[in-house]
Amino acid sequence: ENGIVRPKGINVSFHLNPEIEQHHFGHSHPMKPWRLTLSKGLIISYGMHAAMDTYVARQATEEEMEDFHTTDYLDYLRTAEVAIPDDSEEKPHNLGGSDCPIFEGLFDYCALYSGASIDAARKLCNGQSDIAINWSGGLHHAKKNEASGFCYANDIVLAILQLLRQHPRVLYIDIDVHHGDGVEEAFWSTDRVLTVSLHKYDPVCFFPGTGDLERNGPQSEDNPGAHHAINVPLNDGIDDDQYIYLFETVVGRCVDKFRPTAIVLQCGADSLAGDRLGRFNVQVQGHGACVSYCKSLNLPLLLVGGGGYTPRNVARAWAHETSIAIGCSDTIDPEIPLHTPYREHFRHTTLFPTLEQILGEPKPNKNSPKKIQDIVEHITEQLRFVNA
Ligand code: TV1
Ligand code: CA
Ligand code: ZN
Repeated sequence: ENGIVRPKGINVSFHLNPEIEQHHFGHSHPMKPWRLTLSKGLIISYGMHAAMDTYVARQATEEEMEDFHTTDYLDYLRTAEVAIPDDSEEKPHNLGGSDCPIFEGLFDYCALYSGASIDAARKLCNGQSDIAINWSGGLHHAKKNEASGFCYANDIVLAILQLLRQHPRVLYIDIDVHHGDGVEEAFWSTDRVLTVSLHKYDPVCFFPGTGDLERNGPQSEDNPGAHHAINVPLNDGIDDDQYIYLFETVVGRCVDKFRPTAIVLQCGADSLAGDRLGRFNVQVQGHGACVSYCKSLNLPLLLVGGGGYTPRNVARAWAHETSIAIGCSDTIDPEIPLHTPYREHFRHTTLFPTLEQILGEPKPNKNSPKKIQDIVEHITEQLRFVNA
């Protein structure tokens, strides 16, 4: 009736919890859990929920979170009092500054989005799902003992640790505009996880400042993780053509050499044009092409969210990517349904606004063809050291 058919053969599970959306980082903070409400509203108005198994996430237990995080940090996270952000003094575990404020229900928020990613990973392990989705996860900066860049618990690391119980090799790919430093660091010393991040790179003025092309894991004789970190540092204004070419070329070569048995794709939507914190000219189509490519590899696939600071575009991207997962992206109407909740927030009523509609005037593209070729060459060279 609306183009949604439940596909035979491929199972998609959708992990969410409306409680997550009730948390607030503070009035002017760019991270708005409300973007999840907008995304889910759009996904449901298309009827896509009918083609997935939906699970309301439970809280991860402290024991599960201790798979990665220290007890000391988790205790502090649980008991930290709500405070007015103040960047001037030393903060235990980097909590309570402006990036990572302490807010009402902080621990529950962390345990819920972590629980959703852990459960999603378990669905892939036991074969109940082929693709599992948690748009509230993807919080890639969190470290084992501290918060960083709007991220408190690293649900991606927790999910990959679940996958590693069954899977010999996991490929992690990160298309958030920021470097996936927390995940990279967590698996720095193992050859069972290959991490790939595409990001805006500027060590001086773009967070977190790491992720240069040469950063490929500690290169010592006795470290199996050497060469198992791949970084794709980019400049402002990259467009769909360049981004898709890089993604498919780099990820294709990683898959050929590393032969992953499962894939985790962090779909941070701040790499989209017009993002409040981002710098790229990637469109909903280009962002979605990364999901299509991963799906085409026919491996268990975990899709998580991440950044995304212009909520209407986050919702467009994650709804489109949900449709790719379930296989109805070619049949749904690109015109946003009339009954979509908060439809007035979309301004343009298409899933695929043009760059001109998003930005007025596109950002100049600072990525030369030579830069793109140099990246591909360096990474191809790095991958000579990676074997399944
Ligand atoms: C409160 C109110 C906090 C307004 C933070 C942008 C704000 C930012 C705010 C902001 C902001 C950052 C830094 C500087 C490190 C700091 C979810 C020395 C208008 C995955 C995290 C970016 C991205 C952190 C997270 C960054 C993710 N940028 N307004 N803060 N200090 N922090 O630069 O990868 O998307 O910007
Ligand atoms: Ca990234
Ligand atoms: Zn980001």
